[in-house]
Amino acid sequence: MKDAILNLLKKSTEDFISGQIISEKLGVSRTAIWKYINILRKEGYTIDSYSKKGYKLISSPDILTYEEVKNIIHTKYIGQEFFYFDSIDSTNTVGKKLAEKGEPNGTIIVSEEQTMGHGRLGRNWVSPKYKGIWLSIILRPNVDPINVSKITQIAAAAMIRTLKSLKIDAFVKWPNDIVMNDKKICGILTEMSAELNRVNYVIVGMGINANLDKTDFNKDILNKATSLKIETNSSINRKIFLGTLINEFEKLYDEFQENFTVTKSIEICKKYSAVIGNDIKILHSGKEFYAKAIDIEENGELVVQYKDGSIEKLISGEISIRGLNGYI
Ligand code: BT5
Repeated sequence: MKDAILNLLKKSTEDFISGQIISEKLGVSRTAIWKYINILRKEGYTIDSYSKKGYKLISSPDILTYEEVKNIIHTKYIGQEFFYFDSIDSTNTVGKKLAEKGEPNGTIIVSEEQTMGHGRLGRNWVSPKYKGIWLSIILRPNVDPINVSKITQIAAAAMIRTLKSLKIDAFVKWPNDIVMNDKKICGILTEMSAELNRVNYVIVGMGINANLDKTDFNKDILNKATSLKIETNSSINRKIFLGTLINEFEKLYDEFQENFTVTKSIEICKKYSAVIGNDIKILHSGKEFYAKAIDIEENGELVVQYKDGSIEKLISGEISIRGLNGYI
């Protein structure tokens, strides 16, 4: 009912809408309407009310509820189920629980804050309240587990397209970072539950540092982490970013869902690669190797060439790469 009232208010932002009309349209008493209006106000909506005129929505809060992004989303299956939280441990962790309970392909989990957001290998992911976009998508691809790492490239390409739509230039640091000016603005974490040759479900988590300030990062990561707000000197509209990202993700995921290929996504990841052509340091299982990044394969593997001329194809998994003089 609360959402239905909000819908009516949103449809009539020019004029007041009377309690009588809301009551007739939704079949609720005027006392109940008053109660829901007050709940909406507590959530941050500014609503004017006068006994003779009724109600008028003045402004909406900067929150990422389905109600606030649904007008931007025009997808077939991604985001049709949408779980919103004010604060949870991690959208990936909650995503796994929901997937176990049977939530469908395309279900989205968004939280304003994560108290235990994580990256790969259990690393911490800084996720302060209302400042970033912390989301996960439940996917149920009918593929062999070997194909799942391709989904990270789909997410990276969808991020690049979303950033492009906002006229922001960013690059993909294979396999799971989006970077700007040599620092990380987004991280992707793809996790799965699978059997030998069957995937039960995949959770693709995306963390976007939209409006974080320098003070949000502790000094250990300040030299390699940044936000869109810091880099562009202006606040990002998180609702538009989230809605666009969901749309772009579905467009690119369609190809994978249909024939398990990611041609379009790889094309984008290559075009906006922060590593191809660079000398890099490969970090794997506590060891360091030096090579030159030369290409990204159709299946998402990074092709590197060692000093002795030998070529290797790296699967994302637990590998990290660094530039020779820093993070990129
Ligand atoms: C990642 O891991 O980059 C994947 C991050 C995925 C986060 C999303 S948020 C929604 C969903 N729910 C989750 O719990 N996770 C996903 P990795 O490549 O392992 O990088 C982690 C490293 O990045 C950390 O060890 C820090 O050095 C650094 N880091 C931590 N928080 C950061 C932030 N907000 N921005 C940039 N770098 C950060």
